[in-house]
Amino acid sequence: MKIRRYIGKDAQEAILKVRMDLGNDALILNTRKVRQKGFLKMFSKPLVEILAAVDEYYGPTNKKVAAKNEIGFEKKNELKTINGFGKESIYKSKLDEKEEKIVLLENKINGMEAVLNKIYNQIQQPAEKTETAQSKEEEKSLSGILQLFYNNLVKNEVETDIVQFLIERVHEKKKENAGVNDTTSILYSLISELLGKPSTIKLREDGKPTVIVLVGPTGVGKTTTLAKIAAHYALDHKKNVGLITADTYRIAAVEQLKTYAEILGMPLKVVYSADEISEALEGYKDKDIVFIDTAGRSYKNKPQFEELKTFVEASCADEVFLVLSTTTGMKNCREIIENYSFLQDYKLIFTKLDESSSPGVILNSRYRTKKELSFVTMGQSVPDDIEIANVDKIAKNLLGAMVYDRSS
Ligand SMILES: Nc1nc2c(ncn2[C@@H]2O[C@H](COP(=O)(O)OP(=O)(O)OP(=O)(O)O)[C@@H](O)[C@H]2O)c(=O)[nH]1
Ligand SMILES: [Mg+2]
Repeated sequence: MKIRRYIGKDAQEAILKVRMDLGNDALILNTRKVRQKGFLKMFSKPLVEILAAVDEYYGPTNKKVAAKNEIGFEKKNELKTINGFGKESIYKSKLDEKEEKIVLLENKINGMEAVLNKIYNQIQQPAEKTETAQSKEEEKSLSGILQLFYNNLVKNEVETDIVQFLIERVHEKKKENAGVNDTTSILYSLISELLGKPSTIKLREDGKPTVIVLVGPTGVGKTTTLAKIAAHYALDHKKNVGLITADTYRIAAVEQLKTYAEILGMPLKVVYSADEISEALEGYKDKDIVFIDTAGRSYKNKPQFEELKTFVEASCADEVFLVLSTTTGMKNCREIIENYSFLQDYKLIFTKLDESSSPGVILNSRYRTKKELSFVTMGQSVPDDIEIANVDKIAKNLLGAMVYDRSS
């Protein structure tokens, strides 16, 4: 990863500069207001400075080269000359060195500012002083760019023990005098590794229908997501799809799936108890895939989980998907995961990325459960607002300071 600084008269101008230079994939690491130098300028409006990173071989100026490389026409070690970097490599590395030093100095200043703020807060609230003592100690031992990433990960709701785990691994992996770019690359790779390779639906090959069950807390988007996936398999893969709903708790729930079933031209069966599932499945013997929707379970209502467990067992599902919303807070999400630990094996679906500003819940859940990521959804539109989890995008969002609307 390459890290660069951009200055604009406001955030919009600075972001525009980042995008023009590094492209839309640029990762915003930090933004801050900076005073202009010089006596008279001290009184003028502060400028906005953005620290941004991008993968070494990407950006608008070298997109063509990257594309060629993907289909194997160019070798990676030829890239620098093609981009014109080769000619200026000596000046560039000196510039990079200077930039790294500036970044380190700035982060030291930021670190000092944070320590001063903490001292100030301690004076203000003496009673709260012991609770976060350990994490303060941990933070103090961090420096430069790692401090910045620590802050960004915590801001993005990654749980502190996971952040700590990542930072320790970076310390183990990085060489003693590793620069900012190396450190960023190591952390980025570690997060990508933790997120793992997503896996979707493995279709049966014995001619029997593949049975899929979606479970999860109330209102996270199970039914909508089920409709999106079912539509995808029916329309794009020409699969013969059948739907079952076991959600008979809400009158509107059956109607909701019925509407989707009618639009998509798929049959829907309603089951009222676990005993009825095998009969419903028997009627779908000719299908390639059967999707089963379940009622949302409040993670606080433990007795309901027994019933859900019986349903899942009776379905003999080939794949179970636990649907979680990225708008769920860190603590609630941990409780939800604990409550669903009765499931032997499952994959994770994350919804409502469009509404969330803290994607940490994805990393937390993946880290705690060790279950594979599958789909993510980012809107209410059926069937469009769904994709296979893009680990690269998630890792960048986790490391970045979420300072602008990603959809802009
Ligand atoms: N913004 C946004 N809204 C979504 C997304 N997915 C689903 N929704 C909305 O979330 C609300 C609940 O969706 P449902 O699919 O009914 O959720 P559910 O988990 O089936 O709910 P219950 O069956 O009541 O537990 C609806 O208004 C959906 O349109 C998403 O990715 N982004
Ligand atoms: Mg539902």
